[in-house]
Amino acid sequence: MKKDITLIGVPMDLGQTRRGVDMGPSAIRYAGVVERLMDIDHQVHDFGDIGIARPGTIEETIETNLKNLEEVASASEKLAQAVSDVIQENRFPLVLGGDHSIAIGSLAGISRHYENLGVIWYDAHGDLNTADTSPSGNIHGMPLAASLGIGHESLTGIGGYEQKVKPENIVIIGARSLDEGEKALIKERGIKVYTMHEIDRIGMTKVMEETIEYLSGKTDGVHLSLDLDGLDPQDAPGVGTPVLGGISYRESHLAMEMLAESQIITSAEFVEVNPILDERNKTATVAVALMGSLFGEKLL
Ligand code: EXY
Ligand code: MN
Ligand code: MN
Ligand code: MN
Repeated sequence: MKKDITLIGVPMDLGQTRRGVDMGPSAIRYAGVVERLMDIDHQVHDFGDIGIARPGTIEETIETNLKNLEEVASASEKLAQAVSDVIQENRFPLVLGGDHSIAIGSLAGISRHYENLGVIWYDAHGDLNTADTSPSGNIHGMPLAASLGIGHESLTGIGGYEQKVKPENIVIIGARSLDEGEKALIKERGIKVYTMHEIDRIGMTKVMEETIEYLSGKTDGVHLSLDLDGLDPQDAPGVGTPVLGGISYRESHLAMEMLAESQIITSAEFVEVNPILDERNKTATVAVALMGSLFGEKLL
């Protein structure tokens, strides 16, 4: 089905400490995202990039161990508004990161439009930390917790309301690096997780069949938050926090095709592409290929 897609770039690198991921949107555009989606007959509008304050331009007034909290919070508010406006116009928001802290803003803008938003979190990490459990103070390790309404109020209150997604509407796929506090939260809230163990054991086909079945019954929209570090670093080397033993390009491609067939995805973001750490823009190229599959590209 033809879609009206709006690309929103978010050149954010303040949710973590490795520079370069702010060039992710540029690298993804260079890898041909607009042409790729237009070739499968979608209508594509590029909104351009959200402006990100540089550290030091906002006076820090909050005492916290969270790095760049006020800059991340201010960017999240801007992104939430932009994404919400896109949905209001009946268009599909496709957000290009940027580090994963941007999901706080995406989800704040999206979930306003749904009673029961589902979220697929495709990631090596859980991104379920708070200031108390984080080993790093990096906000890109916290967006899923913040979207559940758990964590610092400057992050949970984006968009003017607390809980963007319910724990029973989340599926994490690809996890293989979870901190102790994250594991405890997953158990306490009953969040569904397919770690690499389940992917190896039952295969990506079954993982996606179960995920689609689990979410389609009870949600009225599903956001795909795809962190490129969910993939194995061999296939996606240009990420700031690579973890060995990840999902292959082929498995990811299949996962995207199955999502396309299911037609459950109503918004998406692709994050953590860092061209400075990459090999000849391979990770952005992989991201664009996966977007092609997600939006219905056919091999024959
Ligand atoms: N769990 C670690 C932390 O909170 O610092 C690493 C988080 C990396 C998050 C990446 C983007 O998914
Ligand atoms: Mn992540
Ligand atoms: Mn990650
Ligand atoms: Mn295929």
